[in-house]
Amino acid sequence: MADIYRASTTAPVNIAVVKYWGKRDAKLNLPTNSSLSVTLSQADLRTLTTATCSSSYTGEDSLTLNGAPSDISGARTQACLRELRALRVALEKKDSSLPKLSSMPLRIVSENNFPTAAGLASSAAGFAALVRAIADLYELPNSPTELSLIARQGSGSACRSLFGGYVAWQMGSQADGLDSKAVEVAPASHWPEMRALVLVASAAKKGVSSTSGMQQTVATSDLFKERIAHVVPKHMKLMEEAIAARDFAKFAEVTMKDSNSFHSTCADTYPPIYYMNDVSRAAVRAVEAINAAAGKTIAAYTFDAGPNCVVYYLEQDTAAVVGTFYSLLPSTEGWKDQAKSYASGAVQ
Ligand code: 2P0
Repeated sequence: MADIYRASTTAPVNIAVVKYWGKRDAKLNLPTNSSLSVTLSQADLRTLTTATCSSSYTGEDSLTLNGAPSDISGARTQACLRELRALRVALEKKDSSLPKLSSMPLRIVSENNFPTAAGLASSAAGFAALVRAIADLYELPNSPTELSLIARQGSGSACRSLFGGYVAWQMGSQADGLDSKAVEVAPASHWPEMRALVLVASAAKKGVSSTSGMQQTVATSDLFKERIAHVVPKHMKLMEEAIAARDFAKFAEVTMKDSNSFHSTCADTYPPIYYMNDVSRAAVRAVEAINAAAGKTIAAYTFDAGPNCVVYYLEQDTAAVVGTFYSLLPSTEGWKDQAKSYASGAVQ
């Protein structure tokens, strides 16, 4: 009987506090600006991926996603598979005693432990887990930062899910993208009190995909030019300082301002893109009311390419933030049942 080689891994969801929005090279997924995210705990939210290969397998590489066959013929997935195989080929050339895994078809099985209805983007955790699982299967010696160069080509935000805790995606400047990579800013243990409350305004699939939305913004928004030239570099610096000093008020202000800046460039896109809705705006007002009642900033909202709200806060403020949020939100909006709190997390 032929051998079956196997590796399993998990990768976490990340939520950006300085947003990635815009590509300078769509083929290599090179961004117009750096970004920074907080990884959520894998106990709550993660993609689990198992990669196997065998000389007994026939046919093409395949992917089963949440129990259903998934198309992997797209250029992004193919780029990830091609680069990982090339690294394995190099190992096999160096050591001829290694099994020739690179010439065997891959079977990849992947599942999320969070419902699609959580309204969270799954591509980041998905591509990060895919790359890690195959790298483990191929016993590649590459570091998470090196693997982030590959995951980035699957989905930009995926490069940040190779690490736990606080993670920066450095935009880089090279045309080949070899310096556009993720690095750890701080491990989750540096600021373990961080919590994220996820408020689901709508679980529906978004109207404008991130990939096409950001290209429209790059092509048409004048405000976007200001964002990438001045706003994001300033936010990256302030955010790294806030994390290093565990200064929540500063972390919160930059998080909210960067979300506002990102959504303003969306509104400045022609034709305009609106991801936030009335329910999202009610959440902004609720966070403002919570901070006003506390007399200091204890909660920070942020919105991605959709109407759902993520509120960052510290564990000691759970009652004031989560409790008040429930009492402020109109019960008719349907938020209460879907609000859930997650810890920031580490990658094992
Ligand atoms: C982010 N977003 O930094 C930002 C904030 C959405 C808003 O990364 O085209 O799915 O696959 O590189 O990574 C969503 O963009 O886009 C995203 P692609 P991706 O998290």
